[in-house]
Amino acid sequence: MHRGFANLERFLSRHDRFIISTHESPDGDGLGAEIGFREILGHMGRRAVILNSDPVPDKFLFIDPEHEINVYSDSVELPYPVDDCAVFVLDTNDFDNIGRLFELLKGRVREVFIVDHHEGGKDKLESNFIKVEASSTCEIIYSLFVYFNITPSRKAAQALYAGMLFDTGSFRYPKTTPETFRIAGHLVELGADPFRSYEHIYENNSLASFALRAMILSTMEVHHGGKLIAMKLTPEMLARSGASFSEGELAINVPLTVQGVVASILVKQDANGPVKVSLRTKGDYDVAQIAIVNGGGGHKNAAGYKSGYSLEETFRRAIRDMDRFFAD
Ligand SMILES: [Mn+2]
Repeated sequence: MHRGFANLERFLSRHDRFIISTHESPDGDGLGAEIGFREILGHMGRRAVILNSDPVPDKFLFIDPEHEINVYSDSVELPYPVDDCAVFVLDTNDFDNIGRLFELLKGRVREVFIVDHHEGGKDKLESNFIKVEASSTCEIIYSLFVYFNITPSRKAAQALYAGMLFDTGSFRYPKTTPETFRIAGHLVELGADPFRSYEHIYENNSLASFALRAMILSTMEVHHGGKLIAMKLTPEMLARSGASFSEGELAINVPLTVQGVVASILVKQDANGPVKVSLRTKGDYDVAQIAIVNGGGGHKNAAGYKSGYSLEETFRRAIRDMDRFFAD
């Protein structure tokens, strides 16, 4: 039995009112996990409100049919004072990765509990629920339904399925296990719709995002004999295309569809945002370690960090960091 179950039980025994949040620029996994986890707390008669720094991207709106996910703003009203709350942080092991909301909560909330599957939180393994082998945070939330003997509603089943679909890249990334498929199968039995989920998440791109992707791909640099491709996403491209930052971020996966390419870099910057680096690899190239050294985190084959350098300087450095894999 994972120690996270006992950790969670102890945490629940210490607190009564909760805020549930996830990382900034939330994705299907974080959002699905929030919906599922709130249902669990509801079954226990606990009060929990979902509050995120950033809005739900359009393609994930179907995860939240009852509009349970609140977006933080100066006018947002919580049902109870921040000082009375404990916080659940889902799908990131870093409390300050929840975005603007962090400024409101830090130093005020009673305690924080992390439910996550990313690498880089070694010091937090003891007291939270961190399972890096899990395909997704939604997979961990499913295990909590089982542990507490609660059957997910159709709504929760749909949310968890969507999170797993997204975080496994349609059930093909390396952490996809037989257990992942068993869980997905059960969620479909409970009412999750595979076709509709796929259509919402993967066939729902805007025309502007298609134009943005063309711009990003046109920046590509090929290194190490075609094994590494690096690209840029600039604020200027966002303005020119009219597409959103989160739509542009997905371009990171395109190079890996090319035969022989095993590593992809996307250096990106939102309007007025920090320069960020996304790293993707196939096989035995551990980019989580590169991200951790640079102050970030992630998984062996998918990781990222924020940079203090200019976009161009960051681009050069990110390519150089990858040299270790390709000593020719
Ligand atoms: Mn995730």
